[in-house]
Amino acid sequence: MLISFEGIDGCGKSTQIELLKGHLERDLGKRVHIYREPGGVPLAEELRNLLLDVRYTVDPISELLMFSSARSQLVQQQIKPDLENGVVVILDRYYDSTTAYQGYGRGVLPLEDIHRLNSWASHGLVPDITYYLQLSWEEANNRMTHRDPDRMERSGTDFFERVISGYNELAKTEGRICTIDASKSIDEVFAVVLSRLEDLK
Ligand code: Z5A
Repeated sequence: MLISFEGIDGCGKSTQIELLKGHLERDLGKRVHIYREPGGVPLAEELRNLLLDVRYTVDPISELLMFSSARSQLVQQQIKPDLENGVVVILDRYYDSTTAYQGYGRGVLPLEDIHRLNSWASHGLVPDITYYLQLSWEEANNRMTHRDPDRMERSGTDFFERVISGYNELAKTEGRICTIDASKSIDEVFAVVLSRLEDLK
């Protein structure tokens, strides 16, 4: 099973992913691997460092291709073999991030082109379920005050508002996306995550 989590920075993805991993391992006896995007394998982690480094000005098409390259490597090197071995894979971001950030946020290419590239870079691997943790930019920002913003996080309020609209549009059209109000407490959000997982069985 392939599960992805999406939403803007600080929406609570990592928190929910850890809770879900614990539940799947402890209560259901599953083997679970978590990967973050971009990242998860050495080549993709190198690309992540470059992508988030504030010293670089990255051309939007270069940015799109670097996120996609990182994904392709992760899918081929880890995700496909894991799934073949019966491991549950949980992704902290997947290609919906590219649609939201590079497609809607940067407006770098027409959406049909972004979707085509996403399909190549993911080698056609579609999540069984995607949890979209929906949160306003203001609330997310309040949760993230403790750290220095990376290159992507310095993209400005208008950019993040476009990213949020992008996620909202995607959630309307993609049946696999489960939207959750991420302003609720950690426990309330997790209860919805679990109930939607039950529906999948
Ligand atoms: N990016 C892209 O542009 N294109 C792509 O294709 C891909 C990515 C794949 C990677 O970010 C950046 O790359 C990201 C998108 C872009 N950039 N931006 N901007 P990252 O991996 O470094 O980080 P992130 O995924 O954006 O966010 P994060 O920092 O990992 O946050 P999170 O996992 O969503 O949240 P969290 O760590 O679970 O929670 C944040 C805080 O809130 C923490 O203190 C929690 O205790 C607290 N929290 C969590 N849940 C709650 C609730 N329910 N209530 C109150 N407080 C909570």
